[in-house]
Amino acid sequence: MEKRRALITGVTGQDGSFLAELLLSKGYEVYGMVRRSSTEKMERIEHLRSQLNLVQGDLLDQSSLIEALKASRPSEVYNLAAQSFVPTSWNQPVLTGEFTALGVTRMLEAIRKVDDSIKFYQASSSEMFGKVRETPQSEATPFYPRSPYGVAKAYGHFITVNYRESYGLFACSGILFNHESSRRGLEFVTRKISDGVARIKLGLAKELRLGNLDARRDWGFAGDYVEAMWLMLQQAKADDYVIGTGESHSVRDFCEAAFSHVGLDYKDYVKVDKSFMRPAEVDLLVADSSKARRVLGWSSKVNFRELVRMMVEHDLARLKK
Ligand code: NAP
Ligand code: F7E
Repeated sequence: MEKRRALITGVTGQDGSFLAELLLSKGYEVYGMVRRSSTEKMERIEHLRSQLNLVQGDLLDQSSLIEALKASRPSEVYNLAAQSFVPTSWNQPVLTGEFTALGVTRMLEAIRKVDDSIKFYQASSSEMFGKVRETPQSEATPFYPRSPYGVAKAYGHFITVNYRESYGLFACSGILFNHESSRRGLEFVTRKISDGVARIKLGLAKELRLGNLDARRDWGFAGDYVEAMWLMLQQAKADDYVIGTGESHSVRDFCEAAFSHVGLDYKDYVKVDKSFMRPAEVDLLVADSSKARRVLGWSSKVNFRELVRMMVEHDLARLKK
């Protein structure tokens, strides 16, 4: 039997690397789309390099997406590429819209032209709920995005739904709440904290400067979440799903857990720095993933304490080297 083929955009990112591992373990032939850069950013997929097929392409360039599809001939496309850092979206709102919003339409159009039987996964985000209209947030909760990133993701979500309804594409939107790992970028708050704790513990830093400690997020483990992406594309019918743990914790809770894991008190080291505050904040996110549990049989496996422990241990080991 011919191997199933998948194309992942954003394969060099946190989720791309976990998804590539998952699909390889399921016997897929995996293609990863990478954009040209003067320095390589392959750290997260270095261990998979010999098993992956890399194709060049950029969400800003329509013809490169068509060529990437022609070269990989996938049955499934996972669109994970985006400008994904919320603060940058205020500095680069137009570019964020180009990648994170219009990039989705470009890929959907490419699929329509090359092979409309390709199943499509769009990486949507809990940031679309923003100033939340209800708690917990489900597929039925209205969106109220609070950043140019959230606005762009709302566009990406609706264009995915629209192409499903207009052209009958098998297109799914996964509304994923925050998910983390030791592969998370160092600028995101969880990794900034685990890295900061490890530096302080090892005597490499004296303090950790953060913004809003009261923001609450529903944090899960990225390795669990890529399984949900795959499951969505294995269903008989394309649909949208909220994916999260159902638990929310504050940034302060994360600090408390991470510092206490190495026997320190966060209050002695964390300094609030206004420069990390956002022009508009998302105060509280917590997922209602009952549809995913019911239809996909998905649930998150790594709990909050375990996630914090994994991340801190990883950064301690990395920095000790
Ligand atoms: P990430 O680590 O920031 O990775 C983003 C990826 O997108 C990188 O591979 C990056 O490539 C690529 N990319 C950016 N602009 C591109 C362009 N113009 N053309 C092609 N590739 C481009 O993000 P992540 O945490 O893995 O998240 C994956 C996706 O899920 C993103 O769409 C994100 O917005 C969304 N999401 C994430 C979360 C979360 O908590 N992690 C939650 C909900 C939704 P380079 O290596 O070249 O920069
Ligand atoms: O911030 C607060 C900050 O940058 C979380 C992306 O993957 O998840 C991510 O977006 C919270 C915010 O993630 C600092 O104000 C305090 O309330 O880790 P973050 P995010 O903005 O929630 C969603 C679901 C995505 O889709 C995005 O792509 O932490 N916070 N102090 C801080 N945040 C940062 N980054 N740095 C601080 O010093």
